[in-house]
Amino acid sequence: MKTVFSDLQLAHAPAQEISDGELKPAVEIPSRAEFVLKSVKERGVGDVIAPDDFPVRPIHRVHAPHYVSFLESFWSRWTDAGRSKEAFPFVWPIRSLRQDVEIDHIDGLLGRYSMDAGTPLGEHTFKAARASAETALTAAKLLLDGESSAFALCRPPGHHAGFDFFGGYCFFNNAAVAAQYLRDNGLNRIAILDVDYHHGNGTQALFYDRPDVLFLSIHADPKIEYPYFLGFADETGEHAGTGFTRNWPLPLGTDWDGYTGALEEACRWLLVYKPDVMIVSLGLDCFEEDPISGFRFKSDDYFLLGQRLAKLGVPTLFVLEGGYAIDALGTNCVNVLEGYAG
Ligand code: 6XA
Ligand code: ZN
Repeated sequence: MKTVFSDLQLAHAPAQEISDGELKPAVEIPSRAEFVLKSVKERGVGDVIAPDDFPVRPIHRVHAPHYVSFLESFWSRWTDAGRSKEAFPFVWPIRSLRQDVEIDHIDGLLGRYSMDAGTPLGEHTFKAARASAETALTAAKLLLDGESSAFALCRPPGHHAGFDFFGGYCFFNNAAVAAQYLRDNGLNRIAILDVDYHHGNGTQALFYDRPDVLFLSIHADPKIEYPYFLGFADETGEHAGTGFTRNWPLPLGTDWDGYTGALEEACRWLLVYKPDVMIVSLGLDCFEEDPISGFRFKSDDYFLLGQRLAKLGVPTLFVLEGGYAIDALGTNCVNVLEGYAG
């Protein structure tokens, strides 16, 4: 299986994040990708290739052009406002505030285009996020060219990012951009299986009213875990997309045995849907040692996950999402890929 990776993704290097009422060392950091890349090479997963350059159009197929421009111009607006360190939003146009005004100040724009204060932006965030999306696009192209699987070693991750907002360390929704690209290049049915510990709210929202992209997500119960406001079992799609979203929220402490019931149900949906390509939003934060998560996967369980997905017999694009137990991240990730490859 080929891996797609770009060094440009390392340029987004946040120092700190807001969590637990403090500024703490950021967890979504470049070494995540470096550890995964190291394991991919050491364990001989396959060739590692650089992404192709793409025009902005495939990103605009998923994200509002004004949102893309906001990210692109962010750093110059931030420094024009006299700031030099990384940025965090702190005010949002929620209930009772106006959504319809055009804001001029970068502080207002940060709130307009975000869902949380936990996602630092810096000088190179746009460059890295765009490279991450192009990594997913290049891996999608490998499938169009006849490969039966590919691994997009994406960073920053993507599944929380929506049509016009960032959050949860995500800026462009890499899996969604890949799914739309596959649709725009002749494939009819795409399934996205999100196995990150957190619900992929951005991906769900992007395809919620569409039957051509099935979204299945197994994750920690949003009643007690980020992103809190989406990812419940009664969200099953709307309009033409009714029945094409499924969520399995699971309790804290879930281990592999507690997970497999939901996974089997998701696999049944996949078999019925018969996608041309399955995209796996591959978060590795269900791992027992993950510093921000509460499931109890062991490293060997990731083999089993890969094996189970291979049994579906569907061309598969793996897109890296979260996972912060840095030392084990490469092992866990490659366990999935090896389990899949057999
Ligand atoms: C709150 C937690 C963000 C979750 C990021 C993640 N700062 N999403 O791993 O999948
Ligand atoms: Zn996650």
